[in-house]
Amino acid sequence: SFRSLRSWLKTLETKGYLKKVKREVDPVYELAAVAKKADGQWAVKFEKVKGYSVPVVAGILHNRQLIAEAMKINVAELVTKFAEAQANPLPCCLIDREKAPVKEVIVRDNIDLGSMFPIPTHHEKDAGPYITAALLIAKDPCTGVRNVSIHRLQLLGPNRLGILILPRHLWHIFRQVEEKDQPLEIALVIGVDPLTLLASQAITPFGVDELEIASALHGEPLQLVKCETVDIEVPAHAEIVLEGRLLPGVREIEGPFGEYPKYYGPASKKPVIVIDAVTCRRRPIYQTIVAATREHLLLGAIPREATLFQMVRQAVPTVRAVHLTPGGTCRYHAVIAIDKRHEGEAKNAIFAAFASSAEVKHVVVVDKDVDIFNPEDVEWAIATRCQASKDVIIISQAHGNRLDPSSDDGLSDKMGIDATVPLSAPAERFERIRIPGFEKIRLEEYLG
Ligand code: FMN
Repeated sequence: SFRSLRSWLKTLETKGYLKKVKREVDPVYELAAVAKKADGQWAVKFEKVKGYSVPVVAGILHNRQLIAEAMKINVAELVTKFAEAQANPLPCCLIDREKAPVKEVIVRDNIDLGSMFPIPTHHEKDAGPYITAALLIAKDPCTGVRNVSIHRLQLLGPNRLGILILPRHLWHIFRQVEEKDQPLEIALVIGVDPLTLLASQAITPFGVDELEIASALHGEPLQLVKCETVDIEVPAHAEIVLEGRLLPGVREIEGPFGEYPKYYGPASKKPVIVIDAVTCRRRPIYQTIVAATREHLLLGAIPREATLFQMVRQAVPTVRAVHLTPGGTCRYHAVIAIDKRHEGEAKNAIFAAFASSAEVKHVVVVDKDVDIFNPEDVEWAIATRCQASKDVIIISQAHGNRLDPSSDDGLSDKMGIDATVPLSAPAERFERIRIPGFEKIRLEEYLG
């Protein structure tokens, strides 16, 4: 299995999914521009970043096929396999410091992140360089259970980072120690294997360690190693680890930052991290995730689809598949295919989808013959199987997502569209036209 970012990069290279950029690139805009152009097609390794000797990779999980290959399954199984791993976490194991590649270099003094690592600036109005692909590991102070999440981190000073923490698990953990006026020990892990990266995005009940989900995805215990200055364990085969503290009672201006819905998240006062130690490989590879690329969207989509699928299945047992579409930023638009057995089930699927996540805003339910990964097929179902006065439901002013600029600071309308064929309709009225033998035709045998 792919234990490290490096072994995954080798696999990508062998399969022709990795392009190497030998030409010098500027970490300000140029690197992100190239990565964005390659998005969805290739992972890119920038070997020469202006002013640095450390290379940068971007786009290591840029499509569903790649994610499925990392999990060694076929693409149709992605969502159920992820849900299975999430439901059956596997403990990690601890290895000695001497055996951990991420301990090859240890720096404890004069830490200057901006000169050590080529931290890029992505979008035009970003407040500066941002670390975007670091797994933040912290422990619940009551139970000692680890929590893992990714956060945008603005470089505010040589060893100082501003962080956006939305009100989820990390926020809860931080507030518990901040109320006692204590710092929260954290580790930021950059450059892990693709399955650990994906596991960091699992939507779990509070108290589940995402690294154990990573172990479950790997089918074997993930190897961890103890940090130097904080009581936290980190993936031993990572490229870079930054050890530090989230400071209590400190807020500094962070932002703006170009975000996944393709708008800027505004500047405001945010918590601050101070870094006390850096450990890394001798020749580390730095990883960046450019906001709103397929990679960014899919990392969020797969775990959300797993939760969505489970919720819908409770309401409609014959659900076939779910999709959070890229046009809907892989968060706001859900398309659900069901094998409808009872009239009205499409609406129950819509309720379940809204309940699965506050981010879900528009839901389309289609029959099992519609390819939910093909936007044209979904639109065709809406065009020909939906009558708005009875098939559309609108709920006003529910909890939505703050990063959706059309919401009223997170207060958002929801819409569900039932684009399924009525069970009572005569079958021939909705029979798709088809040409016998079409599937078997190989055009090259007919066209010279
Ligand atoms: N969540 C945040 O709260 N703030 C962020 O700045 C942030 N940036 C992200 C950047 C990337 C590239 C990705 C993939 C996700 C980001 N997320 C961010 C989402 C969280 O990492 C994710 O929701 C995670 O599951 C939250 O975990 P938790 O509930 O255990 O805290």
